[in-house]
Amino acid sequence: MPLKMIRQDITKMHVDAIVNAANSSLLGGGGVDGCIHRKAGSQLLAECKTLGGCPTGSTKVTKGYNLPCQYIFHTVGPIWMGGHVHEAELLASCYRTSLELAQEYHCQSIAFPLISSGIYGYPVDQAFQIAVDTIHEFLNHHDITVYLVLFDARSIQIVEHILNTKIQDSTSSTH
Ligand code: AR6
Repeated sequence: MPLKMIRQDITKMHVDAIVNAANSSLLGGGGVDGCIHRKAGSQLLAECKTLGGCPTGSTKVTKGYNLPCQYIFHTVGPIWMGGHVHEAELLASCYRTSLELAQEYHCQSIAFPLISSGIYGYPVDQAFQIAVDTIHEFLNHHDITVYLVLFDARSIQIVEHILNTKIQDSTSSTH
C-alpha cells in the first residue's frame, strides 16, 4: 500500500486510526493535540486521565469518541534540542510504535500529522524525512493505507519543495 500525502485537518480523516502529537502527560495541549481534544469531546480527556501518561517515543490508544476515526493513537514526539539527544531515534519510534499498534488493532488505515514539527520545534525537512523513511520501512512488510496529513502552509511549502510536486489539497472535503 502506498503512503499518501494530503493537506487536511486530521480530525476530518475517515480512517481507522489517527495519531495525536501529544505530550507525556496525555492531558491535552495546543496544536493538533488541542484540536483533537476539542473535536473528540470531553470523554477523550476522561479516558486519557486513566492512562498514566506516556514516555517520549511511545504511543497509547484511546477511542475516537466524536471523531470519525475508531481509535486515536497518542504518541509523544521529542522536543528538538539541536539533534544530539536522540531526537531522530525517538521520532522514528513514534511512527513505528503507532504503526505496530495499528497492526495490533487490525487497522486498515491510519493518518499521521507531522509529529514534533510544530510546537516541539523539529525542523520540518528532517521531521518529514524521518516520517517517510519509517513509514516506508513498515510498508515494505505490511499492508495498510498510511496518510501523512500536512496542515500548515509552511510545512506544505517545505514538503512540496523536497518532493518537487504539489500536495493534494483535501481541506474542502471531509475526505
Ligand atoms: N491536523 C493536522 N495537522 C495539524 C493540525 C490538524 N488539525 N493542527 C496542527 N497540525 P504540533 P508537536 C500540525 O505543534 O510539534 C501540543 O501542545 C502542525 O502544523 O501540533 O509534536 C502537545 O500537547 C505541525 O505540522 O505538535 C505537545 O505539548 C504538526 O501538526 C506539543 O504540542 C505538529 O505540530 C507537541 O508538539
